[in-house]
Amino acid sequence: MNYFLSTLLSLFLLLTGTAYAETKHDIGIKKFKFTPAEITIKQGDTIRWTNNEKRQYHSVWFEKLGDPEPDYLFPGDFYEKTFNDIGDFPYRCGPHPKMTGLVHVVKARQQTAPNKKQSNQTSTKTSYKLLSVEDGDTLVIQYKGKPQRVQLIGIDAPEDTQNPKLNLDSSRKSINKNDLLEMGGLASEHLKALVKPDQEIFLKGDLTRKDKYGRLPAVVIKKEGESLNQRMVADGYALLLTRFPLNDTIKIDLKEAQKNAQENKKGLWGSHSELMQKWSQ
Ligand SMILES: [Cu+2]
Repeated sequence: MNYFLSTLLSLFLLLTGTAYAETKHDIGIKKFKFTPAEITIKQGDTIRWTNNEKRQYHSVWFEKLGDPEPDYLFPGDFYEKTFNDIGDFPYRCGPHPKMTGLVHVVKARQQTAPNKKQSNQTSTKTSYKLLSVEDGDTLVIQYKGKPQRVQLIGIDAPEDTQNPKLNLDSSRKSINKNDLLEMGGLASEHLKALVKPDQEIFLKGDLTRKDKYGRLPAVVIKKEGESLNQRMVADGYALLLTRFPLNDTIKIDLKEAQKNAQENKKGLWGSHSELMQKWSQ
């Protein structure tokens, strides 16, 4: 299947894939506890865990599902997971095995009119004007009369400026900051080549929630139907953020795109292959 068709297909699945009324539930993480520690939700519901500690990091690890240990959630970070299967799902914090929680997932009644109750997923009807490309995974758009930063959801491009995320990436992945900056610069250049200021773009995602940096996380789609999130990964300038809560279809597509980019030495996988290996681990 060509790239275009697969993008369109993903969008179609994204729009039609949810047959259940999806509800979001919040679980807080504070004082080394998940609150509530036990929760009952319906099939198809999503839970968001937010780290409300002042300085302690934690993780949300469904170890028994065979998931790999996820990245740590630093204060203000969140993790989301959608539960499509019925059952009991225990989880724990990676660094603190005594911190545990349990999710009961019960059967959802299928809706009679699936489209009546829309989730927060936006349609792609409204277009926005691109103001600038900030870096390899961040854009600034004109949104409700103001400039708004948009984060390409589910992907991560290397930083191209000195900032706390650069320091974090550098120490966690043992990659020299200058190397990361160089890769970040190339990623930004690539995104700048893909979209130009004044171009109209569309957003897909839950536009009611901004991240802790005030950015709007979304899938950004060009007029021709191409998703920039996927394109950046497919071209080898960004990685799939595995811990990020994403529609399964998009996640599978991104995973596939990344595998392809790696195998075919696209973008940074070609120019900085060893560093990309390190960074992707
Ligand atoms: Cu913990």
